[in-house]
Amino acid sequence: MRKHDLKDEAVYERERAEQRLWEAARTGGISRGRFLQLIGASTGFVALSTFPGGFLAACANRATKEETASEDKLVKPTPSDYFYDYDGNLEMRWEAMADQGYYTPNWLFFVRNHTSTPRDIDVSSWRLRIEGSGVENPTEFTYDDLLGMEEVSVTKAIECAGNGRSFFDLFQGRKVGGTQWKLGAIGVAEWTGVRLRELLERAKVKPTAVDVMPSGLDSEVEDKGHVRRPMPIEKAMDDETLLVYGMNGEDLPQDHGYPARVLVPGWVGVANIKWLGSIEVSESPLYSNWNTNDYVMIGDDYPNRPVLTTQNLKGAFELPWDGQIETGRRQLSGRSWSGEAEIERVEVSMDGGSTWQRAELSDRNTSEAWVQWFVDWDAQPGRYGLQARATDRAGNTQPSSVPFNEKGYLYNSVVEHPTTVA
Ligand SMILES: Nc1nc2c(c(=O)[nH]1)N[C@H]1C(S)=C(S)[C@@H](COP(=O)(O)O)O[C@H]1N2
Ligand SMILES: [Mo]
Repeated sequence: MRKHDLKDEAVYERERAEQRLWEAARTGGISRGRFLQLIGASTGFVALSTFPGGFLAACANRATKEETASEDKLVKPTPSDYFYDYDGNLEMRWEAMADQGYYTPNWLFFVRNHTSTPRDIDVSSWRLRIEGSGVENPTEFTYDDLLGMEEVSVTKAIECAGNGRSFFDLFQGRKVGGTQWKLGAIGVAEWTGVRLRELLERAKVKPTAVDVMPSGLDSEVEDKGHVRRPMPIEKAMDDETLLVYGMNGEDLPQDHGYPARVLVPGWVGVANIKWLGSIEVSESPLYSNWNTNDYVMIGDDYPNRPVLTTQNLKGAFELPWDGQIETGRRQLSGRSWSGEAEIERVEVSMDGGSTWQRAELSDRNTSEAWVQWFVDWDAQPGRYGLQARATDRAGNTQPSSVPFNEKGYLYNSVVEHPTTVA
């Protein structure tokens, strides 16, 4: 994952692309410093050829506006054509995925920061410590140590547990606090790194170890400490639980956890700790704010306050929220996903649930990631609440309502996507 090698033709092409863009930006009156900031060049090399023209134009427009609070919390550009910005938590607009392939590009991937993106991590002095009562041989790894180990890549989603939270209010009339996401707090990437199991084995994990808790280097949250959350040893030792340093073929971007994060497939977003500093392995159960106070289900239907683990089944149309489309025959697209299994089928209704038609699923259908689907529609003028209902291969089907929980997690009901045809 080494960059800046001009002998590499792909790198050369990207350098040239950056120069062309810089010319365009300069003509548009943007300073060099601001330009580099917009393209996220502070981590080093950025594959500019992967940015669509519209995105860069949207960035340029934003550069002339007032600086917003989100710029203190994160590094990457947040043009409003592509994101909803909730005070530095960035939600992807679903219509932007319609032009994409299977993966969410790094520039479009949602960002959820409990704190803010650290900008001062120096990879040459960075260390990952594995420690605690559950290992015989506490061990420190350098970045180069990680790069020297067997490289593994997996295709998986990361989705915030609160994705869909705003719909508790909109569709069920009970507002909850927290980021008012619609459905864009999810993305799918190819993640590259090493198996967490391999690191634990090098630290001589004991057979008596029960919990593993990665901890972030972002600033401490008042009274709660560093963002951290335990998982059971079984999940930590799974083949696909990784420590990742690469995302879609690039170094992990700053906002997504540079230099390294954990990837815990299928689990709630918060399990995927960014800006990793240490991992505690313990012979007794571990607790933090993020598995006791937050990320537990609280409400009348949850007397035992279950701790969140896997993400559930959801889906979204690749359309603007409450947007307008032209009358006539067209194909609509969307994606559905589950933290448990591949998608078995998706049914779509344009008439408020009276009739349902099967959507056609794309070939690429990965468990703990998503599948894209298509449906033909002869759109006639009017106002619609478009519905898509998925069933996964674990036998789950999206319900028509969700039991309430106070923190607004796991809203997986079939959504009525408001759309006007004119
Ligand atoms: N260190 C650290 N890790 C973190 C967080 C954080 O604030 N700090 N946020 C978590 C939450 S709640 C989510 S949903 C995901 C979001 O990952 P992304 O920002 O790369 O999309 O990161 C998780 N890992
Ligand atoms: Mo999250």
